[in-house]
Amino acid sequence: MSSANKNLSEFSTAGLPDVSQKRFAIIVAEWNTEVTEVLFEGAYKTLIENGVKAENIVRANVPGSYELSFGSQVFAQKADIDAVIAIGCVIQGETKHNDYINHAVAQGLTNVSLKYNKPVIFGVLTPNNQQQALDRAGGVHGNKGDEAAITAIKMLAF
Ligand code: DLZ
Repeated sequence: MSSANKNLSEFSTAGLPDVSQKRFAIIVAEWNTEVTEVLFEGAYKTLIENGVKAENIVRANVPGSYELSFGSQVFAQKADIDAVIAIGCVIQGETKHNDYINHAVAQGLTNVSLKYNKPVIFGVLTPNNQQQALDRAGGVHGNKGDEAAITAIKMLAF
């Protein structure tokens, strides 16, 4: 079994709820697009494969991961959106910039989720380098965008 398959097998997709009438927003950060576009495609494809209608998926871009919280809030507050998937990739640099962004986004997305009582999924990679990011965006560790979509679907069972 390949690493990618092993990874998927550890992430149960059994007993997912019916999401044929659910509406999703996917918010995508424009930094590191070679990674975030693959994560988006994985999330989108996984939603479709699990019964979500294409017309029930909306996408919006934000400049960077720091803006994911605000972008997610704009959609989470809409009555016709059931769940939000926030996608980004913050690669460690020479400064602590990534730490500040990662913590702010994690807290921000949590706040939005609790404020609007809707799933807001943390589809943000926080790798030490680009290779680690690529490994998780269709590489040896699978596509974390797929997992973000499955997580959103699972949370709609609550
Ligand atoms: C400034 C910055 C840096 C250094 N690195 C990243 C990154 O790796 N990934 C990412 O999504 N965004 C990065 N940004 C941009 C910030 O998220 C944000 O867009 C700016 O600080 C403006 O608020």
